[in-house]
Amino acid sequence: MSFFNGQSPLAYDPEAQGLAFRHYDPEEVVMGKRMEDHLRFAVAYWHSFAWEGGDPFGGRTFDRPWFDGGMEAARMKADAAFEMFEILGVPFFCWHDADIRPEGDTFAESKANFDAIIDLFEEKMEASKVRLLWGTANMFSSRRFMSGAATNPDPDVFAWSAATVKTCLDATHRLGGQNYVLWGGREGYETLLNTDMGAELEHMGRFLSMVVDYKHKIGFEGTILIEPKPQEPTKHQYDYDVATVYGFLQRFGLENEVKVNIEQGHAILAGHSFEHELALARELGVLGSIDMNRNDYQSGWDTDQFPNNVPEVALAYYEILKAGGFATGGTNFDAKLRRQSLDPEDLIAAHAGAMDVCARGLKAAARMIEDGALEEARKARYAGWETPEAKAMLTSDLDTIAERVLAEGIDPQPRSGRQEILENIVNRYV
Ligand code: XUL
Ligand code: CO
Repeated sequence: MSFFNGQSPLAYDPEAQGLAFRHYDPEEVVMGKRMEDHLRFAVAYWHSFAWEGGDPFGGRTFDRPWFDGGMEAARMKADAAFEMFEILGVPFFCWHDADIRPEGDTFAESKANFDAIIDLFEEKMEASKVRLLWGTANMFSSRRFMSGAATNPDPDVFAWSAATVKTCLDATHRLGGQNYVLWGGREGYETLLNTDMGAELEHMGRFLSMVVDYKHKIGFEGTILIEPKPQEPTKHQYDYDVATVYGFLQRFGLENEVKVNIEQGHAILAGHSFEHELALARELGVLGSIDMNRNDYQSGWDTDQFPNNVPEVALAYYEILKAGGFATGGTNFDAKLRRQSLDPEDLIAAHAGAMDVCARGLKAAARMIEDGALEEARKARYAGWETPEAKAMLTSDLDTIAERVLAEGIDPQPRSGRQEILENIVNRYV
């Protein structure tokens, strides 16, 4: 049975009228690398196959044959997912445990369901070229996690969470996953009135240290990633943004072990641009992977929409290319359809369009890097730091510098930041 009505794999055809890629040609070489290897696209299992189309005012709008079922339905869902991976030709996918298996009555039952689906994935992955970008545990939907997972005041929830991450990390390892993600949607608080912040941060640090230890114990060679987000669902989340996560990693001595998975919409919620978060992560050496999904700028809510703004996407890939591109990371579409987009075809079109937008962004970013106009201008702005006097200041002290200011009569002359000129340069490429 075909959920996608026998749709054949999409071709790269710039002139096509129907479903096709007009800009994404996986084989096209950009800056010495195939586009597929640059972008490393991944489909998110949860939004595409588990999400039901609800919003705060109404429930399910989608009608998928696998909703409401047990293991048989989970297998049908997997068939549809792998069918879509083939149609799109995506190299990767991502899952949470809760997306792929029905929940059982006990931990053991849920684990048995999960392991059976992982067996099925293993078979399906052998027969297809799709690989696992990352696995993760959903430790935020069940009411069990309403007060957090690793930061829950109840130690039994900490234990349950540790067992859950162990199970998911084992499965990610088994499937050859490139990364393992931790997004702490409920690692934070609603009110300080009932929260021991010191204890919660300590528990979260110990938890993450145990995850890293376990990764080494089983020989998992992928990257452990934290996904920052400032709030939603929790009022205040501890993994607020890249800077906050870095401080946390340093505190627990994990800054060389863990990197970040940066989501565009989360960056915006934190009051940053996507490129700010990417550039900061690059400078700190923790840029891991991205979730390429935007928010609605008017609603102020994490709407998880597919990307459709080429200039924004171009600036993001610019920062990624400057970092030397992805290592184990990739471009995950943590994006869902709008709830009126009911048809299987909508799901294909959403991904194909997003892949085209990313391809255009990547190509624009590569041209900006290759032409070097932006980097030349940036370099020129800091050229003063190339002089021996300027360099010497960085290993000097305040009184020596003060003496030099007086002796040489230093008198700084303001220079234009040339922002509009630089924006005009970007506009030539996007
Ligand atoms: C939630 C979010 C998650 C993570 C994985 O905002 O982004 O889907 O990407 O748990
Ligand atoms: Co995400």
